[in-house]
Amino acid sequence: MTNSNEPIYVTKPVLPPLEEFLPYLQQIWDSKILTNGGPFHQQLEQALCDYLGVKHISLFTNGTIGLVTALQALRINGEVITTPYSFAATAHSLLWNGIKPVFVDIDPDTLNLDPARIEAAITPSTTAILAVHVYGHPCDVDAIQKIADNYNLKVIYDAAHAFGVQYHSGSVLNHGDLSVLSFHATKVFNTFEGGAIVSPDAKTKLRIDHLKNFGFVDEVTVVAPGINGKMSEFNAALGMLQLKGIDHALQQRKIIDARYRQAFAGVEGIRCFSAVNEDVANFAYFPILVQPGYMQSRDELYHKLREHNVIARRYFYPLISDFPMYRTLPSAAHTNLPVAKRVAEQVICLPIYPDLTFSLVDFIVSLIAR
Ligand code: T4K
Repeated sequence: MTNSNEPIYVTKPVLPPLEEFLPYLQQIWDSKILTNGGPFHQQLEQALCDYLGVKHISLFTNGTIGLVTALQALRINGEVITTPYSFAATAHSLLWNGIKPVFVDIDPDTLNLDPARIEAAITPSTTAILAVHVYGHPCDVDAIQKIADNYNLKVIYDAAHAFGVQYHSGSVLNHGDLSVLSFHATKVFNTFEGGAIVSPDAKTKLRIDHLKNFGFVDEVTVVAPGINGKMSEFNAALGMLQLKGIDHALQQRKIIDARYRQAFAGVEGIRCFSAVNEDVANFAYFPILVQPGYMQSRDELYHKLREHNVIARRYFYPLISDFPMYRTLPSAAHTNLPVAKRVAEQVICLPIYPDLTFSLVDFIVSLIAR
């Protein structure tokens, strides 16, 4: 067993052949329309609605501004129930809106917000639930919606990982009041930087479109203190081209996921997570938990992988609730979040991307499954 010659990162962005992008760039150069809802922006919104099976999409400059804007669009304030087990952007979007995050523990099987623990965290100040489909695995959307209906709460899904994921024979993005996608370089579908909000109705989309354009309705009317969240024509044009390769990319991910899963089947102390339904998952990440019974600690394995040029990542360690701006909140106490704490100390996300070769997968497996 030797080192890989090149670092093997947790992900590698899919890019189309450059020459296929040049005609798109030529159109932008010819039209001189670079941003502010140009033709590629409009095309990509429609193409994504069709591909994802959703009604209304507003493109954004990135997923984080999408989250901040989604909270504004629904006029969320006070306290919001959320998960500590996510990327920083999830809770940061609350702070950017002056909202207090209330952390609730995760389900040990899905690693998503545990619906059974939500009710106990609701107070008269609670206005919404901000849940995350972590690694693209759907939340228990029915249970969350039931609680939201009972307590008159809004539900926003951080669907940064959930591009193309289906649930209950439709897009998972159709659940809750709004869903927010990320098209960052590291995501299943990338536009370099980018994101989107999925809305259920045209009125909400219109409000979101105003909010991402400084609040402008027309040249002289500003209805809200909006932000600049617009996706540029460059990113939107790239998105149109990326969509052509997405089915192939998802298929490749599925094959790699299966190879890892099979290889780890008998390895004591290594836990994998299965998609709820393989046909409608996106295999965005390949998390393993390094549990008691494994021959090394999680961090020993993580460093060993690095020594062999395998740059796996500990998503999501540390927990958001352990960051300095959150850790003094009562809900950030470790006694309140035992499952999330344990999982954050056990998780490693292994490299997975469409052109990861079987020989590299087998090399990574050989480092872990020995
Ligand atoms: N909500 C959730 C649940 C999220 O996971 C995220 C983002 C968001 C919201 C916010 O969405 P955006 O505002 O980003 O649209 C990365 C990403 O930067 C971040 O988008 C992502 N989640 C998070 C899970 O991962 P880092 O700090 O780990 O990225 P970085 O630069 O270390 O990249 C990881 C590896 O990917 C590198 O080792 C190599 C490879 N890579 C990365 C980039 C940027 C490339 O090969 N090319 C690249 O251009 O956060």
